[in-house]
Amino acid sequence: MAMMLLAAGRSLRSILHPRLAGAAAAFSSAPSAASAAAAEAERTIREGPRNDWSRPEIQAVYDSPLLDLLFHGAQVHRHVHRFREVQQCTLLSIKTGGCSEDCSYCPQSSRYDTGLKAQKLMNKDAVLEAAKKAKEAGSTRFCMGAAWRETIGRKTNFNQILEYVKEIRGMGMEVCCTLGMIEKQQAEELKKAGLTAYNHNLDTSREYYPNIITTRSYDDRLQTLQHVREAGISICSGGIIGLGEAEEDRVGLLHTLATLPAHPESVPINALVAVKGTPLGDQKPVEIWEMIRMIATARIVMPKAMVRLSAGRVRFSMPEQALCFLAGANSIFAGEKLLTTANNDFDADQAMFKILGLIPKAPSFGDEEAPAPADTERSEQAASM
Ligand code: SAM
Ligand code: DTB
Ligand code: SF4
Repeated sequence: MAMMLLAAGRSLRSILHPRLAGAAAAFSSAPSAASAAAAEAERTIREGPRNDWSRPEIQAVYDSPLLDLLFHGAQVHRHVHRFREVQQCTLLSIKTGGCSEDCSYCPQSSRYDTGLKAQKLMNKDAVLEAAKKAKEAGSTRFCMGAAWRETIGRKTNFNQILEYVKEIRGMGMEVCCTLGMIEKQQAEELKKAGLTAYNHNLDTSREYYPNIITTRSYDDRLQTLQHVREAGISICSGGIIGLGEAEEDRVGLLHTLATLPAHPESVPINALVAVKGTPLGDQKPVEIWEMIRMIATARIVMPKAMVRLSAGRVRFSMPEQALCFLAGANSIFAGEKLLTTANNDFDADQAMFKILGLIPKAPSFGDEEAPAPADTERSEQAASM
């Protein structure tokens, strides 16, 4: 067969104008080897998630030609998820600023002058009011953030937060917290209170991490993730791109996440929001192509995770965000504020969902196993697109 095609190519060239013959030659010698993105996506679809990725394997997926990577991210996404569904999460900073840590990207560190006023823990009424509003606006997950290194030694505040978790879970929403490092016992108490997920990002690769944070280690972060996992709470862990890291560091981050004993249920991909006054205040903005590469690679190597198009989304146009959803993102932060910085306009997000045919994802409480989309559902979705 190959010989016949080769012969056909040769005889075609012999009767064509030289310029067309050149084009035909280029066509017949087009690279035929499948990219790593294609090969790994097909393997993922055939064999399911794996935790034994080598770093070069993930690097090869990441380095695949961009449109091929995007296409195969989309392929895995459609195979594993209901591709029209996008989870909407609302963030609330329940304890803002004055943080002891030196995370170079963070406007909430007390070491940098960003003009942010430190505040005490928000009271119950204000938090529940914000959760109610988020629910009414269509969010199904409410995530409370505190500018703390850790929760140890904050018994009163921690008990108050347990109360908030119980109440918000009682409102029928998924609840997430990001409170810094936690101990095993605190993770268990959060679980008992009804916490769905705990967010604790690795931020970047192990090698690049000391350039960004010196006040706690990569292993400290992994330890918190282990406490969360052992307590039976979903893990939300990802990172930030645009910190000045090399592409190898982005791959390093994904490699650490994809080789955890179980993949995180959520992987937020943040593009640095460069805040004046922080050491990274003058970083150049992340380009959409970098975001797509990161999202599609995450989708292929951690197929079941919710991949969240997180901070930095405000800078991307609707068509740019559409490419991110196509590549495999299926979660966003909704609402006009992240923790302390601006997020996308609510009406603009509503319009985007309508135009792109996206539908909000219903909450899931983990007691029921999320079914993989049946073929019929996938084709129904395809038909209605
Ligand atoms: N203090 C807790 C901690 O560090 O785990 C919780 C809050 S902290 C603000 C949560 C995450 O937000 C960080 O790990 C980081 O990934 C992300 N983040 C903070 N500032 C950011 C920025 N300027 N741009 C993008 N992501 C940012
Ligand atoms: C995550 O990965 N991104 C969110 C959430 N988890 C807590 C935080 C983004 C913060 C962006 C800067 C700010 O608004 O302060
Ligand atoms: Fe503090 Fe978290 Fe900001 Fe680091 S990222 S300075 S720990 S609030």
